[in-house]
Amino acid sequence: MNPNPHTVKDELLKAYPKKTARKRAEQIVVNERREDGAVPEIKANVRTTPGAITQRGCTYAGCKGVVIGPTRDILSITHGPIGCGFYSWLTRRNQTRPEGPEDANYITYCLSTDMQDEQIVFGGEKKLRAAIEEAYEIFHPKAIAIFSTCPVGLIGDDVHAVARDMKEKLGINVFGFSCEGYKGVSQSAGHHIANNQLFKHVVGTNETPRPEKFKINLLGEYNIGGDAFVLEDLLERCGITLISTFSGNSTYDAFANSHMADLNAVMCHRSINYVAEMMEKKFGIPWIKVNFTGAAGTAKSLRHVAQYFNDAELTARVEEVISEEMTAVLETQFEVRSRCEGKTAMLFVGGSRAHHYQDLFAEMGMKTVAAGYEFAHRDDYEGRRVLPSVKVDADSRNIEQLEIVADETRYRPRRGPDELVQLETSGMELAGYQGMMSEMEEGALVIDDIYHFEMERLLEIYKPDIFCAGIKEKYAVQKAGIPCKQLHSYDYGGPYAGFRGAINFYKEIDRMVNTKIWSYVQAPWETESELEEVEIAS
Ligand code: CFM
Repeated sequence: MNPNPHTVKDELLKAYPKKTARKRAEQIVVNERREDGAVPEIKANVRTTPGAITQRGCTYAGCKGVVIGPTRDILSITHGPIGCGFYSWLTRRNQTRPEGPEDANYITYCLSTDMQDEQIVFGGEKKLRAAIEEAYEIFHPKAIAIFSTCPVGLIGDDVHAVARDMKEKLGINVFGFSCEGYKGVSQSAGHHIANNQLFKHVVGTNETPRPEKFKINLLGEYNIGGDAFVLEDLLERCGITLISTFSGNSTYDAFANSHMADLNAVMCHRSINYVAEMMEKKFGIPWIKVNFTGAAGTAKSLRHVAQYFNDAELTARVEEVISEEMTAVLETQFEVRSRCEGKTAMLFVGGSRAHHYQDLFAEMGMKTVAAGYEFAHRDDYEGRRVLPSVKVDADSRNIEQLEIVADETRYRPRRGPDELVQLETSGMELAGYQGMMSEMEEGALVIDDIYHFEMERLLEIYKPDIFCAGIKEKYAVQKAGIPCKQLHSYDYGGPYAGFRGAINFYKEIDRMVNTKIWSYVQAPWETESELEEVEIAS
């Protein structure tokens, strides 16, 4: 089915009161690609209309759950009533692999101060101190992180003062996050807060020199379903040293030592671009946007890393690895295309996967008819070129913007100005991201922070062959007779990163869109012929 996207947009808007419709009109955009590469403006990173069912999470979720949570040897304590501390649990499928039996791994533990009425009335700092001491006695971790839930900010507990005291007392690194759930319009604020504190308290605190030749950090890769394991293996085979990943399969020491890298490769721009920028300013490490989702993107990203290091041996090794991997990739692509070509997909998740996963669908011959992010910003849609024109509203101003200057002794430009120009003229964009819309088809619908009602209407109107979202949407979508692939958790599947991951994804989607089960969604007694039969029989 090929509906007119402008009519669909009107259809969605007409259900809303005037004021809401006006606001949503700016967040629901029909994609166009103009000659100069510009795309239409979209409103993003603004508050959800009260009463609407959003996909979004809170600031605490973005800070504890997303950015810091995957690090196995930072002991995380949630400060707050237990009911607010859902993300104290390992709720995300971020995996980790300790190197030996002695290596610490706390990510399966769930630590909270369990605030009671007494602390809400008289303050919770005392209980927080006691919790930190107790946790220290049990685990003796290298570092402890404290995460604030909403009530902490409301009653005014100073988690940073407690962290400072405890750092001194225990002699380990202790740092706090003012990531109260209400701090921003979504989990995106939590990413920023996590980036800031990691940068202030951890990055650059371990000066162990690294002798390797090609050293990078991978930023914005969270090892969902084992993605990071695939990428670690791939980089190693290419001869590229991965100092640190922010934060899939990560450790405290690797973060502390990450300023020894010569390049930051950014996967998820939304959640971690702040660290990339701050590391460039303070230490002189350039960053590039990479995408290890999809075989073509993976090959391109590896080539860019090789190009950056400009070494014939590395380039040859990268090419060798790519050709080794591509044989199996192309075989599977060819096979699934015969069954998937022309089918349609919709992707509504987070802040980067709704973009990245379009590449995998395209490699299968499938078309993305609508997509959007839960909480990304305009630059993730329209590209970083719009950054100077992004309005800073009161909600964004609420989040600390660190002023970073070059480190007096440790700033070291990794490439000279001429080399940088040369890299850019040879087609490599430094510190750039083109966003989702420039890669989407003309006429595709782009919807920011999709509301549940809109999702249901899209399913009815387009009847896509697959809808990608999360657990909150999954069963509503499937009750509409359309398979839903969870792109947050991968359901129980994965890894989907790199070449091996691409093959897994092709097979999984092929299975999901071609299974006959969806033709049985309508109960037999609901069809007319069945009704007739029943009537005759009675
Ligand atoms: Fe980045 Fe992520 Fe995502 Fe994200 Fe997330 Fe996630 Fe996501 Mo769920 S960091 S923005 S806050 S790629 S948890 S691993 S899947 S919403 S698209």
